[in-house]
Amino acid sequence: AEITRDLATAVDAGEFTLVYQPIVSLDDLRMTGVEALIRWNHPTRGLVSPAEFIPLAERSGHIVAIGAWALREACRQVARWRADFPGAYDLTVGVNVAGRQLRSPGFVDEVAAVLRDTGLPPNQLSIEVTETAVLDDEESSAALLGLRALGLRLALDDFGTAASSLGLLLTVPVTTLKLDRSFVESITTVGRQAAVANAVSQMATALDFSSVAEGIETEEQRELIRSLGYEYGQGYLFGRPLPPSQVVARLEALD
Ligand code: G
Ligand code: G
Ligand code: MN
Ligand code: NA
Repeated sequence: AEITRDLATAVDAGEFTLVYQPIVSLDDLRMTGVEALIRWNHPTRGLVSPAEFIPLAERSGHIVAIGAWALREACRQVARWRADFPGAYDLTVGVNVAGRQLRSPGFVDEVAAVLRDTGLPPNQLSIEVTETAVLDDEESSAALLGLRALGLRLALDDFGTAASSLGLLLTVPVTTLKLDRSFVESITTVGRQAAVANAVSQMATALDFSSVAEGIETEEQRELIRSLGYEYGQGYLFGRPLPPSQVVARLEALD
């Protein structure tokens, strides 16, 4: 439709921006990373949510160019923050990558070029893929292995929601599990959410993966999630997705 057509020119027209949501260590609440999230300022529709346009971009193939822009911009920004703020020396940045983008020819080379051009150390970039984006095909496997060979982190996003099998954890070279926020939303000590969150955390520990819990909004959720062994947290309690100017205030407070 019309909106899909508009995606074709949006990168060059400068209509996309990135916001950054803090990721904190649950031990000391220090901000150790950010997740880059794209926003589209459409010339007539105004702000269009990624939940709306990312699926269209995937279907039409525009995601390859849009995702390449987001990756480069996020790495450029975090490399800059790293240079400008002593406390941001080891800040990591999570960048969401769609399945179609992951499988597109030259993706790993593009990531390598971005790291080279921006000077961001590879272990400070975390590529976030969902379970459904990682198909059991040669293109996906080759790309994921290529990314890990570059020294990046690889996070399974929205973990626990897709109809995928745990076998993925044996075949995909993951470094990080991001527990989907649906498990955190209504978590109580006695509920099923806590049981699943606990099992995921145990699995992450046993497999030597980092663990991040998403969607933490209250102190109670933070306490409970921390008691289950999660290392990192993300959610409105620690910060909303913020424009760069507001991230700077947080970076200044780091030491
Ligand atoms: O920021 P928000 O909660 O509105 O994001 C909605 C969805 O869009 C999330 O699932 C998020 O992962 C996805 N998303 C945000 N930015 C990007 C991006 O740069 N690339 C891809 N592929 N997905 C993104
Ligand atoms: O799918 P992904 O994990 O990339 O999506 C991140 C999305 O989750 C962003 O759109 C962000 O706005 C949203 N989000 C982040 N923290 C919270 C939270 O604490 N509560 C809710 N409801 N949404 C959140
Ligand atoms: Mn994500
Ligand atoms: Na998620």
